[in-house]
Amino acid sequence: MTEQSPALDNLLTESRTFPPSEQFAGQANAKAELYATADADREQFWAEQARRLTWDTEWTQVLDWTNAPFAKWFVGGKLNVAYNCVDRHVESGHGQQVAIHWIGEPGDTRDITYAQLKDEVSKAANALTSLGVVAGDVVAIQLQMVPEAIVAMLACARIGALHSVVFGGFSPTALRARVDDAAAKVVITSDGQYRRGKAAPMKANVDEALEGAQTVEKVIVVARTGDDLEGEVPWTDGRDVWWHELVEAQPAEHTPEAFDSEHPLFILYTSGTTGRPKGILHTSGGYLTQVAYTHHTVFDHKPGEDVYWCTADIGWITGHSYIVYGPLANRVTQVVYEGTPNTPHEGRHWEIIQQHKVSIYYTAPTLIRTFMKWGADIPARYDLSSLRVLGSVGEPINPEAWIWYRDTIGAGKTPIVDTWWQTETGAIMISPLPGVTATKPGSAQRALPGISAKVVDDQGVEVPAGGGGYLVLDKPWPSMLRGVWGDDERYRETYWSRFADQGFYFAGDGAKYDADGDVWLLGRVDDVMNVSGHRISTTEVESALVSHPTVAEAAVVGATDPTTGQGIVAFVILRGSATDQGDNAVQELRNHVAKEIGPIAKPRQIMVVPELPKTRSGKIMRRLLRDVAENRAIGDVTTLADSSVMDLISSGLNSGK
Ligand code: 6R9
Repeated sequence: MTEQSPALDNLLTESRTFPPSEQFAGQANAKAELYATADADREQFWAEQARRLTWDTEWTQVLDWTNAPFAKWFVGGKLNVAYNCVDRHVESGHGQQVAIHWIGEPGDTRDITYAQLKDEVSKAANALTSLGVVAGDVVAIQLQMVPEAIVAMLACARIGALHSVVFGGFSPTALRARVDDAAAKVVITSDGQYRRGKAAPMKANVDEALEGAQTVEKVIVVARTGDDLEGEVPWTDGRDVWWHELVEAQPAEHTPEAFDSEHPLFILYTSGTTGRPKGILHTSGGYLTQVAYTHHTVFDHKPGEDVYWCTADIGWITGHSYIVYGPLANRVTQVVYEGTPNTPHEGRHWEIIQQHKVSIYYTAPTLIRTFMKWGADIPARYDLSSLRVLGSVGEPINPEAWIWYRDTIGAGKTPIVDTWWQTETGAIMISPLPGVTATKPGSAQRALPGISAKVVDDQGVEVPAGGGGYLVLDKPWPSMLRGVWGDDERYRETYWSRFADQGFYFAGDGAKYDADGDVWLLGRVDDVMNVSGHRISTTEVESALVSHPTVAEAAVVGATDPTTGQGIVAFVILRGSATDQGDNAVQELRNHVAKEIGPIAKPRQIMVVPELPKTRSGKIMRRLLRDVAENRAIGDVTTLADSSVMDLISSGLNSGK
């Protein structure tokens, strides 16, 4: 690897390890022997994990990898995913257990028991059926963190329809691209959403997205903001229907049908190296097996005792796997919070933890760094003694944030699980096991029992201890993606061509082994940025920029950012005819990107430059632009077609032009 992530310097400064306490180890779900058991017979190990679930028909074969890279897990098995997440807990006598402590941003709350969840999901399943949705159809969901989002996902699963959840912050253009790509038949959304104390329209954006859309027959609208929203909710008669009118009228009885283990469960779009997002496809039996297993083992979850809170949004894979499927399959009691962490005050998360006695808390490094910025005195005002496991996901966690998390939030004693995984892997792949692993700040450490990961060089040869290279997964796993929606070639090309000879899955992340052979993740090695744990491709933002009439050319890089991990920095060449080259032009471009993709893709900084640094073959040298963006001395320019370009760029910027 020539370009090392800037995180590396930071990673090397903290060398303490934190072994589990005897008390924790004694009660832990995870046992050290699991690694050896799984290694001895992987398929047998996964078959045992699959028995966490309730199957209508048992599988006849654990893994069929004959058509690699297209896997089949638990071949011949049949199950209903929603039954596993809801009904079976009611049948086993836990109908009165709270599944979801829901907290709205304005302070309204709803506690939903498993018995109530079963009724809600059944009614929603009947509702979708009444609209003509059948197994195999796609339902797009753009909803904020309201209970209906979870109910809608489970209702789809219950009838074998695929959901495609689109993050609430995505623009109409982004929603439309996803609706079209998957040929969604129904869209579920809300009238509006609360954001920092204000009601913002949601349905109006969906309407804009769906203008002229060919496949969408019905739009179901959850009433959330009601009268708080200014103006009328735009309505198309015959197409639009209120959730409460449609769903409440349905019977609460619904018989779940058993689907094949490989029946598609959902599509979730994620950024790749090109501008077009990929629809990552996940299926039923293997996915549910691995999310349930990892939720149990990595978070040490004890049903009926723990109160769990994953702060992700259901628009991301973490929300799918660790709010909806894994936790509910394991009969969790969990907090779901609608709002932002500083509404109405910066102690909101700690207040919620204190009130609900949250014992397992799973969040992202970007938020931890934000909490650090707000100050340790804020969490200090709350009783956080219920916490016993803390988790991190989304990007490498710098040791400083790790230590702060453990000391300030975890009273210096909770195990921290730094979990590495991806939309594509479906579930956690690399993580310490609480009660087993002596943790190291900044390292995700070791592939879970049953999972195999390696760090390899350019040739695909495993690097020795101390060496760095690319992270690969060298053996199939149950929750692996089954493809890219509608594009088998892109699936092979993106993930399986880089190390085709070895048959490795290429994750797109750089990594290194330390002297003990533990894995440290070093950030993406491709053109994917990681902003607050959200994947955004440089190409996607570049395309948005050049779609603006004033922009001739654009290059985008992810620059290290103390809070968000990376920040988006764009370099643009404006067209000769663009009269305004100043602040207004830049502001307009930032807003344009927000409109094209969504506010999360808004560049932190846009620099107007006269030229872009290119190689002789015309490739933009982002490495040099990153040097500029991070205020570093500019690196080697010898491969530039015109080596004076960097001087031109720097002098232009220094003179404030
Ligand atoms: C779950 C999720 C995946 C990318 C992944 C990597 C980064 C996630 C990480 C991590 C270091 C961790 N990533 N967890 N890097 N340490 N614990 O985030 O999925 O949105 O698809 O992003 O995020 O770069 O390749 P997704």
